[in-house]
Amino acid sequence: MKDHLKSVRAGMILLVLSAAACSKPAVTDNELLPANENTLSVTDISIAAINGSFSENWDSYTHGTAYTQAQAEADFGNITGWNSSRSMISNGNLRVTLLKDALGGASGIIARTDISDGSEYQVSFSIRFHSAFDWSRGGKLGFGFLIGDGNTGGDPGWDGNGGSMRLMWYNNGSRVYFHPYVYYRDQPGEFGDNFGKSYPATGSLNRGQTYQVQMYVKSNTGTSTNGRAKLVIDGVTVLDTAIRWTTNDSKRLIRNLSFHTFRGGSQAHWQSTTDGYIYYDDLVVTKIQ
Ligand SMILES: [Ca+2]
Ligand SMILES: [Ca+2]
Repeated sequence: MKDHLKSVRAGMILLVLSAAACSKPAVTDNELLPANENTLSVTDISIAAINGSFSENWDSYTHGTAYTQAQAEADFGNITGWNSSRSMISNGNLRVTLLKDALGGASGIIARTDISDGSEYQVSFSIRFHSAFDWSRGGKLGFGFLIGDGNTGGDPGWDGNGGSMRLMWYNNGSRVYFHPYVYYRDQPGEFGDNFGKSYPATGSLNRGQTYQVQMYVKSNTGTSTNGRAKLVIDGVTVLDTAIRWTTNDSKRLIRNLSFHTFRGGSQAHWQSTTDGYIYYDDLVVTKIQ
């Protein structure tokens, strides 16, 4: 798969090089062009593919090295927001650092990958918290999907133009668990809906344990509640519900794969006084349609 992607990428670079030889580049997507076309040279060219289905297991990278923007682009395609200083390859895993005394994007990584727009997608990956991870109150983690305008961060999907499905870990004071975190047209509150679901259903998550996460998202059509949101962790169906993501058909498709790993919440009790590490592996993204 990766070899195929790299050959596609090489092909695209050749295309752009040929286009650059002409007076006007043939590429019409402005995001693919450098700000000043006159300075176009081989080193300026950054072409990132927009993929549907792809996978990554980080096994080909050197232990202890940062995972760079260029590597992320080669593996994911058109990814923005990557932060290589908070990433490291660790024994064939992608390790993300959550900085102490920080929240949101300042504490971790908020990246998104432009994927081929589709109405039905699935993603699976594994997650492991470092053996000394401080749970604090919680945060966002893992891969997820952005539908239409991709509403997140206290921007409810009530306008009917977008939604999102992500994963959180949360410490309610007596136990720590994963829950779904979903923005959609009919969400009951300003912030993401967890549908009252948690994994594990009782007891707490364990540091050092690997969890297998699978998410499935299907767009709805028109004003119908005929979309779907499904979350499965370690083979247990945590959430499986009909859903109305949007009421605007021009915003109904799944447009981006999110990778949001950070602490918060906005209040100080979401912070930690220590750096924390979360490990990811075995990412598989599948465009179903
Ligand atoms: Ca691996
Ligand atoms: Ca897209």
